[in-house]
Amino acid sequence: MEPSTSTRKRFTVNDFEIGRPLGRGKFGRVYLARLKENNFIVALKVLFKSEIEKGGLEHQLRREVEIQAHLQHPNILRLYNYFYDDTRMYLILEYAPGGELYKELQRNQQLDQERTATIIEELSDALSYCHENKVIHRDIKPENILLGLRGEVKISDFGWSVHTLSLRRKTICGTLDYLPPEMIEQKPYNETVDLWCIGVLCYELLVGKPPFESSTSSETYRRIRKLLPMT
Ligand code: N15
Repeated sequence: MEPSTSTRKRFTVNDFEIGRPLGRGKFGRVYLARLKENNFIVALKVLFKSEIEKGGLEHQLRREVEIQAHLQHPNILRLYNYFYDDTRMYLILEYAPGGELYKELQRNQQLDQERTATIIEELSDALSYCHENKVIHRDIKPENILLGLRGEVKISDFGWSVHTLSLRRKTICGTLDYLPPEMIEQKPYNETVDLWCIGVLCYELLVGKPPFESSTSSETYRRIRKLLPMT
């Protein structure tokens, strides 16, 4: 989708042919879709306004949209545009033909050194670009990485990302495996939290499980704080 398309008239859902579901992200479903006028393939994410409002997520969503719409990098999933109707919000996202990295990891248990090195290089490149633009991702993990046609990295989820100028404390939910010590201990942190996550991901890709994985979250927590991987 070229600049002309993203600056032209507003889209409606009738501009698209909707195909198979690709997945269910946070607050919405994602479908394969094709823009009728030029057959351009995209991932169309549909969010219900009622759910966004119920969760009080309007601000977070607006921030995510603003962040992602401004980032343009070959290893960051593009947000091309968005539109609304009465009940829903639609995000026109880049389609990643290679699917999800965590599926590749599940299929193969672990990845070889060459594949891992390529992924880590692309990810590092994308994160340097984010940091230059004062964005910290904060949530790098296999579930948030999609793959392009040639298996290249497409970082897809900026749900936790922040502009460094507006750093706020947040409650921690989901897996602890990728959280750096300073975030677990709710200390101040900076863009180097993403470097920690690159290290954790590198380990998980090569070994097949993250370095601090434990049967309980309090044990994971303890091992991260004491820097005790692989016991
Ligand atoms: C608030 C907004 C700016 C956030 C924008 N980012 C997201 O919404 C994050 N997100 C990305 N949520 C869902 C997706 C998503 C995009 C999920 C799946 C895909 C996607 N693009 N392409 C896919 C995709 N390609 C696949 C190929 C094979 C199997 C599954 C696939 N999923």
